[in-house]
Amino acid sequence: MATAPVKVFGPPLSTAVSRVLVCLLEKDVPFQLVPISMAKGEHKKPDYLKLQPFGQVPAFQDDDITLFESRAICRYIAEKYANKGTTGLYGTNPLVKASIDQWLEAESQSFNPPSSILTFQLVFAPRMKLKQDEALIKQNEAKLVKVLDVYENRLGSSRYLAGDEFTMADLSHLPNTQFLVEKTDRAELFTSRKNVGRWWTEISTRPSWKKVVEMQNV
Ligand SMILES: N[C@@H](CCC(=O)N[C@@H](CS)C(=O)NCC(=O)O)C(=O)O
Repeated sequence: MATAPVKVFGPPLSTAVSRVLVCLLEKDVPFQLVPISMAKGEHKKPDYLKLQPFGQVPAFQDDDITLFESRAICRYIAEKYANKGTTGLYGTNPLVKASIDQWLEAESQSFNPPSSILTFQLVFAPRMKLKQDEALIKQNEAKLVKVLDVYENRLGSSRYLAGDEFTMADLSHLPNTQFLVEKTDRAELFTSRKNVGRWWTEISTRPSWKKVVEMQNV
């Protein structure tokens, strides 16, 4: 009997949703996207809160398992479908896994805070007709510069963040970087750095990510 595809709840334009979508595409796992209108506040409705108690997107369902937190969902997908699609996405031995986890943590703890604030301030605030906070932008741009200096150094001696292969650590950087490079005037933060620029070109031109960007643009 054919199994039902996994379900992802939320719009592809959300950075956290797009992280899960690119992971599913890398792993060649069929999925159903369930639209949740954030404009209509559907992510705060009681039925949705049963799936995601913090009222955020994405939520994820595989059979009777429901998950939230995009990076945890990605880890689950990579482990459950270890032999499908890009098999090295979450490593095949403990040492490689630890290196991937290390850079995934760097993404969530060091890269994401300033880059998600910049994405919101520079991309979404103008679309939502909200006033931009110049001091916050300046402060977070300075934080991001420091993080990218570390990345520049790392990517000078390693093709990808966790080693020679594209992994979840690289994948997790796609959503915010896409907005900053393509939708703001801050692309040079990435492209002017030789190694970060080379890395960004490599990871952002993968078919999986190009497909997610297509889904964001419909
Ligand atoms: N750490 C969460 C973050 C989820 C998140 O912040 N989602 C945003 C959209 S990208 C959201 O739902 N915002 C609406 C809200 O917080 O009310 C994850 O990675 O899943």
